[in-house]
Amino acid sequence: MATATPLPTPLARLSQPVAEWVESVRALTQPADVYWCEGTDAEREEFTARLVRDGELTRLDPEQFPDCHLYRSNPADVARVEHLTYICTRSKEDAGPNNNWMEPQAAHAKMRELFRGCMRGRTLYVIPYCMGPVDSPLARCGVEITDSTYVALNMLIMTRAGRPALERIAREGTFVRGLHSVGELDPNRRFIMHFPEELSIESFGSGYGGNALLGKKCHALRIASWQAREEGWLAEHMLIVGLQSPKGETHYVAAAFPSACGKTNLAMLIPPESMPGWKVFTVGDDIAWLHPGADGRLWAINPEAGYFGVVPGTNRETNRNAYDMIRRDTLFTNVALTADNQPWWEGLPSGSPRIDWQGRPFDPARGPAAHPNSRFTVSARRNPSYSPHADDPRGVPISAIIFGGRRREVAPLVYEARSWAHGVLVGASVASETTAAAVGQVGVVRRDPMAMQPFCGYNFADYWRHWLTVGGKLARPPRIFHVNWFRRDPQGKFLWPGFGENLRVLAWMLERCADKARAVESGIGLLPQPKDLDTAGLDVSPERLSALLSVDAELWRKEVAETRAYLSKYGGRIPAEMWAELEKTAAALG
Ligand code: SAT
Ligand code: MN
Repeated sequence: MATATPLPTPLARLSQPVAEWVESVRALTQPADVYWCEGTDAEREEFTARLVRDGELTRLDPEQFPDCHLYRSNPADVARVEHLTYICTRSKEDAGPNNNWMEPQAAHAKMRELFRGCMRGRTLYVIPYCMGPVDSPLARCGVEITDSTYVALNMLIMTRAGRPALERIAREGTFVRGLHSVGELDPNRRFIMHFPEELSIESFGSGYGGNALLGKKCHALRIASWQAREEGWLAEHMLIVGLQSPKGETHYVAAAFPSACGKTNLAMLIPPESMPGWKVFTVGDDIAWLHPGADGRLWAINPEAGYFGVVPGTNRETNRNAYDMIRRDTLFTNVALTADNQPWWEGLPSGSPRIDWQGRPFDPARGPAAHPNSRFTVSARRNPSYSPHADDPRGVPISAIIFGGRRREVAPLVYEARSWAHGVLVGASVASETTAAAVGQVGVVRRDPMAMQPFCGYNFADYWRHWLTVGGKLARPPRIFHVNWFRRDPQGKFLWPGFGENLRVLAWMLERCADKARAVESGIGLLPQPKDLDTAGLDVSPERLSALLSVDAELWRKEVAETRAYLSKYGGRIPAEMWAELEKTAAALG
């Protein structure tokens, strides 16, 4: 006798703690209805269709950009708002001088008033998600509640969302609670609050990426960095890339750069023609969770399932993989349009903008056609260089960690730290010119330790101590390097071609990891000499190469003084090993 397939348990009944939390939020926010996300393709299509119907999404030219859409945000809501982002811990010192702090009860009270009745007439979406492969012990789960269909759609692309995540939550019982409402998008009623002690996030008043897609910076960095310290791992603002040499050996490196400094480009790098036989595999382009393994190595997963990348500058020359990837199934935010309804942005060699990112006829007098922080949201599986190990529940073993910033001067093209402890100091000393990824002035140098200044969910001094502790657990720690692709000559011209040519620097690092390449001691660490880099077929004069690899002792003495002053802000919490490494560098510079 045939038996009917049992209907799946309704999502609302899978996990009691999630259901209770959703009910309490429903009572507070008063939505017209509640929708639980299954995470299917059909659901994603339905959300897209709904946004098109409501006039929030514009369908792009279906011939050239099939299944691609344009979303225009509120013009006052185009970037992260670091000045409105808070870490709410019981003790202010736990948040540290690197964070805005608010007392948790006061923050909850403030947010409760903003959330009260804020979803009237809207749908409340419940999005269970897993950061990392759902079957990975290194992954962690969360649930985002939002009243924005655009945010829900982005979350479905950026995370492993839906039923399997909720089933895992039901088994494990713990999850990060993320409550989000766009509110009235009023910059004066906008807060992004984090409660690491409660594993919860409350975000109000913005629909933009890092403010609103709570799985990303809020969970996978700020909350996860706290969770990682308690559990003995690291949550970092790093890409993860696999590099296969012509001999067929693959090594994985993790690299931390501030927002909009080329992480996506490096993660998807195309080897130059003059380096035949190299292959590149992307594991992640923005966030890495790094766990010490039983074998004494550091193992990494990318918690995300999609890319939320900067659009301007993307073209066939700079990042062919990304350029090809975003030609279908892509959600564009704040780009311009051509007369034939194709997306357009600064850096494209052809086409011209007719409508700017705000939907107005393009007028160059009003600034760029695409917003400098315009973004693409796309599934990582669309990436031609997607690594099969991106879904490996064990993650990938990391051979090298790279820190970098955007510096016109001071930092050479590459140098290697003397040891793990020195590497922690090198990471802690990173400074970089600000970009359009956050609201505020662009191009000013600021300290951005480990590229985590906007993302570390606790006191940096405690974070560096944790880095030292994790290093102590590794029998085979990755080597640590610092790079600067952005050094310029006195006329302001970039000295290094960057993009695919960066593989030459990565190849030297891998040789260092295999104890095969040479390096010379300098005050700041170990440097290659020009002849140690493979420059075959590269159009960079020997003088330029020496300039790229030079260390100006005078400038570096100033840099050390600035680092000392910066670290002093953290007072007695700074680990003694870091001061010792700084003094070693100071002494070597004379
Ligand atoms: O914060 S976002 O995720 O929106 C982009 C970034 O700053 O890296
Ligand atoms: Mn980022």
